[in-house]
Amino acid sequence: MRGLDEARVSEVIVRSYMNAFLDALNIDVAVIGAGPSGMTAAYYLAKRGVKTAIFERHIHVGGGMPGGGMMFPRIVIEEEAREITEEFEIHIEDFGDGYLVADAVEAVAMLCAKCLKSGARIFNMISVEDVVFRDGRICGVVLNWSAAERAKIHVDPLVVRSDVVIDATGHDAEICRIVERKISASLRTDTGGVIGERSMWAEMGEKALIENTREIFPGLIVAGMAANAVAGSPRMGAVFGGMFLSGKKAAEIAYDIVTRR
Ligand code: 48F
Repeated sequence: MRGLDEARVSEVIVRSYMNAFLDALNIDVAVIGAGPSGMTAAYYLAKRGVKTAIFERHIHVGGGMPGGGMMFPRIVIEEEAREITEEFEIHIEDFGDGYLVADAVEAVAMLCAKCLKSGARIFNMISVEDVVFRDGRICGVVLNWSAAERAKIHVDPLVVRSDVVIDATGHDAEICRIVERKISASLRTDTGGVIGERSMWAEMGEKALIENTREIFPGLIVAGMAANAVAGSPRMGAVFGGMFLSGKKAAEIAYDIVTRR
């Protein structure tokens, strides 16, 4: 390199990003939210050759995971999800009686690294503010810079087309709420609407989560805490096995839809 030219630095950054963004305008699966369920889903999809991108509002990835339990950056994972932690090479400390503990920061790092290495792209600082609805199904997402959203300035959005959308937005189930608000009759017929999560009951919440992970509306799969919020099931605190299992199940459902189409 013949010295650093600042304009060239700008050029390669913009070119690299735009190439990736252009490539993501038509994808198989759009995952909304780079929390544990979203990154797990994206990993398993990309690993099977499905063109997958995650759109994440925040500058950082991991959603609620790096905070652990009340800012003790540790998470509890149940035996059922051990296999997934092995797949992600997350180190586990076994406290017996089925209580497995992982470092929350390591878990985020490993999920993110494996997700990217599998071929899924992660676009941070982008919010999904709407969906594309055509022929009775969800077939894309409407994006805007999170900074514009935060500043509340009127900037018209751009669109990414995808065969399937996975709502992995966590406790607020944002994409399902958008669908309920704008295409309400159909979502209500199927699910009774977005009920909202119930108070803490870790065991019940974890059990319900896997069943609640499903295609909630044609083209829209709900995963992670959003799935429990939709179904009115309990929250579960810093217990994360269900998030991994839910992400994996969402990937399997999405894979079936994508390969059927
Ligand atoms: O909240 P989050 O971590 O969801 P999750 O995968 O995991 C839940 C656990 O963290 C925890 C728990 C454990 O038992 O209950 O809470 O279900 O990650 C959701 C991500 O989605 C992003 C948000 O910034 C977060 O990183 N997000 C939410 N809404 C949007 C969004 C949106 N409209 N557009 C883009 N990203």
